[in-house]
Amino acid sequence: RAARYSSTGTSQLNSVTEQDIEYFSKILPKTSIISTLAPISSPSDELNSFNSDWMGRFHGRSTTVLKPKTTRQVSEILKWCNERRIGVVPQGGNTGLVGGSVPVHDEVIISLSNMNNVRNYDPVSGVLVADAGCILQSLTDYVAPHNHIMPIDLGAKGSCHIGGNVATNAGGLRLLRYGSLHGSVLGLEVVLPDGSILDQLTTLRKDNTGYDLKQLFIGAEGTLGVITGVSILTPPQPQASNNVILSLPSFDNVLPLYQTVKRQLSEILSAFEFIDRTAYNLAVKHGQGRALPESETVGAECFILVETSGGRREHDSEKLLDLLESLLGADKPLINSGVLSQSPAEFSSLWALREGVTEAVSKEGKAYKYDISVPLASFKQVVDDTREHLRSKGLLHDKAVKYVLGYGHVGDGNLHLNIVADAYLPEITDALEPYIYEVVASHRGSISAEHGIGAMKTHALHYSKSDVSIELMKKIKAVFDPKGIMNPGKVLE
Ligand code: FAD
Ligand code: 2HG
Ligand code: ZN
Repeated sequence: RAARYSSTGTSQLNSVTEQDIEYFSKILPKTSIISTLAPISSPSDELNSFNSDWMGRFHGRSTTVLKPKTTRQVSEILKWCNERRIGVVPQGGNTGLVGGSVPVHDEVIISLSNMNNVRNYDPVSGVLVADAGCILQSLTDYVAPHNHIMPIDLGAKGSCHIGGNVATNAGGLRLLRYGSLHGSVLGLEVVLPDGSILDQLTTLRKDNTGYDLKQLFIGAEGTLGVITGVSILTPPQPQASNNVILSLPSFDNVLPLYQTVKRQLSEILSAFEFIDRTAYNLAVKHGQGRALPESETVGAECFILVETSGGRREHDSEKLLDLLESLLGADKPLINSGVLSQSPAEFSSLWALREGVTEAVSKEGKAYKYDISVPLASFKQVVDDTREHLRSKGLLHDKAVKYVLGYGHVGDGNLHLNIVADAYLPEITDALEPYIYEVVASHRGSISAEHGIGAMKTHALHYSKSDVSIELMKKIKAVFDPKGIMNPGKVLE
């Protein structure tokens, strides 16, 4: 499948040579360079983890990883690579799910992992300015004593970097409440391919001085420059958070339930997340959170996790209990039952059943992941149709596809369709694509709601973007990166 991952740009790019390593050794200490080339010569297995993605699906052949500590070092590296036409892949926590963080060929990997300091924090405004390589969880821990939280939360929080979150415009579990990073990121520092430093690291809430350039880097997946600093608005820690998992007899109840929950919980609703029965079973099987009591799951076709975050515990609990009572007391109840967390440990355990599905799936087998925006009413149909489609191709059995499951962010209209197989096989890919992309296009949906295009979907961009849009994207790319060194083969073919 080499053609799928090749890019027009990469063919004109040069490989790293010993002369390049000599130059990098003048900028960085030797401990910040991993290379199989002289004069460094690290063992090649040190490179393996940087060359392979989280799913073990995408593999690059980079000979060299550079770990700068300062923006100035990033600038000097990029200036050199641009002059030498060497491809560059920025890498954060390497948790991306679309093959964007590993090279398609032998590009240099710039790992941001050594740029991990908080630069400034204002507990009054809640504005945090941090190096791009700070791990999301460490930032959450940093602002916690100031009674603030990060506006973003996701299952990969223990490894992903804030720079990677911005580069992918990651959505996650708090988007319903705090909106996307396009709103909460106030400023960025970015090193452009020619080495110049774009300092837009402002902390202003309001700044209407022409084009908002930083927005272009949010979701650009490292194709326009290397993000080195992020200024982000952190919201106050909610005084009270509760959650409940609701068991539904039928998927058809999800939409009316969402309407009811929104109406009754109004301002305290902070998450409304969906897992189908298969996703739930896999989460339980692989120890992600404690299984719900069996009596609560009998006859459940799917589950909804509802979270509330508000200002007063008694008020929020009362509202949540009222909701449960009215749901269960209805003539035709939309839910079979609800399991309410009673302690911080139970709160985390309920969340783990939803948040841990990705981890569970990776323990079960190899996952084909489609992260799509389609109308909420069609979530189940899309999952069921995909399963039947694979069955009709003779691929639904132990040696090929084991599970087809759906979960995701109902409030954001974002379905995670996962196909779990024994191994990545070309016949499965051929059965899934363009099938799924055509389904998405028929709904005028998006082929990537939150994970991005990476290397995986460059060939499919046209299912969600018009020719005019793609042409404009190419022109923008050419303005920032005329030599095509930045993350070649990603986003644009
Ligand atoms: P990487 O994987 O290292 O890189 C991702 C992309 O960003 C690559 O294209 C890379 O080149 C680019 N990049 C990274 N750092 C920089 C930088 N400093 N400058 C320029 N470009 C850069 N995603 C969601 O949206 N929502 C979720 O809920 C979610 N949950 C997840 C749960 C799990 C268990 C896992 C494994 C992944 C999940 N993801 C989710 C996907 C992934 O974690 C996010 O996309 C995350 O934001 C990637 O951050 P990272 O630091 O690991 O970036
Ligand atoms: C989630 O919402 C993440 O859990 C990951 O976006 C989804 O693994 C996936 O497909
Ligand atoms: Zn998600």
